[in-house]
Amino acid sequence: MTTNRIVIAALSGQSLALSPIAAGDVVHRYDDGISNVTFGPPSSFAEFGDIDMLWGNYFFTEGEAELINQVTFGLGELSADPTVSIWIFDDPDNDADPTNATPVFSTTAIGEDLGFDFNEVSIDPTLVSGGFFVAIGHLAELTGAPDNPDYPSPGRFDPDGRADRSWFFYDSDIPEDDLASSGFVQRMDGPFVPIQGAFAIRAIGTPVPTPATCALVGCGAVWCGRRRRRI
Ligand SMILES: [Ca+2]
Ligand SMILES: [Ca+2]
Repeated sequence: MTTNRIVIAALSGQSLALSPIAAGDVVHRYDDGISNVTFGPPSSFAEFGDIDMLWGNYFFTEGEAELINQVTFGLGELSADPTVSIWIFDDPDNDADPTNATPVFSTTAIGEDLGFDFNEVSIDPTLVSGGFFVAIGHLAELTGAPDNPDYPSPGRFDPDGRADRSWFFYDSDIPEDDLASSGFVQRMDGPFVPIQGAFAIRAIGTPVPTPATCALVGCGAVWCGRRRRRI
């Protein structure tokens, strides 16, 4: 599914002009376009104050590697500051568990709850291989009176999507360099998840050879040129 709405104003030099999906590009997704459930931290977390959230989907590249060039995502209710962060992690052991994955790209943008429509961000082509994790971060600011604490529910997901590829994290400050050390980590089919599902987060990538393949077939210059753009 595509949308012609451009609703993200990126804050760090990312292009507002979205490229159409090119022939051969891969659209990674688990949602079916109807992501009608949102969630945020439980009010029982109020004693910790504002809570950083990070939620995302774990995908596998088609072939050895891909250059990810666009991320799209649905959102629910946001905090007074609607800034979201967009993260791509590459997982070194490709085991469908992102807690040891390495951040390889991040940027920030202004997010919006568009219902079933998607916020869209074009990014610098970012190389990933095998398993990778695409995540959205947001500060859930505590609202409501002290005796009636509440948080916004920025995470949007599809209860019909597979739940074993979606993960979320809570902490006072998400440790992106070491997700395993987050204060709270759950897969969306975990015991603390009342409604399972798949996050409305998609990634679009272009399959490319890996450096190992390039060493054999002589495309290393192409790969190295692309790689430099993500650093
Ligand atoms: Ca990987
Ligand atoms: Ca892993």
